[in-house]
Amino acid sequence: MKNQQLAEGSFYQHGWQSWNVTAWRPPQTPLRYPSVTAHRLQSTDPAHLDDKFPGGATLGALANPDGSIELKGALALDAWVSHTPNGLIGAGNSHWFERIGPENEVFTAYAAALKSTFGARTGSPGNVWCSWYSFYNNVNETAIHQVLDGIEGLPFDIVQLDDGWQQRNGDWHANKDFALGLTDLAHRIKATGRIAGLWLAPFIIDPDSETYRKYPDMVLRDASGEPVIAAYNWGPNYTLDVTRPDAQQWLASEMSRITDQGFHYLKLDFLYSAALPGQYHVETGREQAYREASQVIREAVGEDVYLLACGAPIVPSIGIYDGLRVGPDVSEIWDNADRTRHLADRAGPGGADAITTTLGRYWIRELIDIDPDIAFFRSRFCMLNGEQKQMIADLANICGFKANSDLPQWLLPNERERLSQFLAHTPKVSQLDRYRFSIDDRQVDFEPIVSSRPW
Ligand code: 9PG
Repeated sequence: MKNQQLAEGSFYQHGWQSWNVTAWRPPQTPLRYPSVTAHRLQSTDPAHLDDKFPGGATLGALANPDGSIELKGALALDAWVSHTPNGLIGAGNSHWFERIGPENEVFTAYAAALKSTFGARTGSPGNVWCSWYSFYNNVNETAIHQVLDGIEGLPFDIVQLDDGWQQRNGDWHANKDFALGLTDLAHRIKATGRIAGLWLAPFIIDPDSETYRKYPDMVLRDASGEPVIAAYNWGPNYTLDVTRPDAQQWLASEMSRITDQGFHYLKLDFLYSAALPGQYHVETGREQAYREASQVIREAVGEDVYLLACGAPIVPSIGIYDGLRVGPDVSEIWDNADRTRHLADRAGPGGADAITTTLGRYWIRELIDIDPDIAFFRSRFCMLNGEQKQMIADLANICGFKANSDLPQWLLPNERERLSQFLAHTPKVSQLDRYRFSIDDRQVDFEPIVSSRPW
């Protein structure tokens, strides 16, 4: 790979969890995190929000003036690499991998070293239909029945129900909009020859949940004994202290209950919450706690269930999960400028940042399936133009992970035809450069998108 477009001294900033910016930071760009609490929480590892220098989780790299890349990466958890005036500085009790050379070579060698340390699980889950971008939280069972009718004849392997089915976070039972229940829904999906998929945020606990009322001691607390706020999307929500034996037991029994209902593809979301700063029952290291909790989940569901990690710390997920969301949500907009530029929050939904961060993590694809989120084919309720939709579909092909969320009844005949082609055909992909790929007989260059993003 050539690096001639590199500015001197740029820093490869590796975001902590799925949604956090991962890209080459141009030299001299000031460090900027959101000032609004709810936006701060999801923009990086909260323990590093007040760092003086740019930094990233587990690894970092520098582009040298001669075009070579210097990579410093941990072969352990709970490590951080900062870009300081004295070069790359690692923090954490770590075993470090250090290498200087061509970009492709150093990242490939580091990936191989990570594989020896953490293992790997890869293999495509198949084509996914996901309910999020058609229904958001307003999903119900009639809507899913309608989807099952509408996708007849389209090669989807998995139908995955997203957020909106649960009573409350922590009370992982079907709400009133799913009167026939989850087992019935899984059964109907399976009757079409597809795998039933379900979203849940297994560590998140709503303060108004029955689970919190019954087991208030299971949640992570701060030094003053107050529950740690782990997400604001549903109002302030808490998280499990996953180092507690009772929390682990509860988690294992919830996970096996879900798979027993017939769901064999699970999108597990907001996973960073198991590694937030707090007073843990056992002080093992936050990422170590997350990894052990992930092992509890894997053991509870068995080896054959496909586990997709989302909002998840990256390296700590390797070897346990099958797939990993490697960028923020794409959504039906290209750039939410209010949020990305004015609030300095690039963890929010938008196609341009999803492309940028996903490509920033392309090097881990031999260790875990990389999920770039959804490709859009509809024009209804979608603000992406044709070129933008094409770029996102190209990204899905490059990643080898194809998912769609369009209500099939919204698609015009030519849109349905394009979706069908996308699902049926696996193009020949090769990487030509950091941001340039050949896809069958076309060349696609993402560089203008990546370099247009704000820092
Ligand atoms: C369900 C969604 C979808 C989606 C996930 C995750 O920062 N934020 O405001 C923010 C909002 C939603 C979000 C991520 C971040 O989406 O990535 O695919 O499952 O949860 O609630």
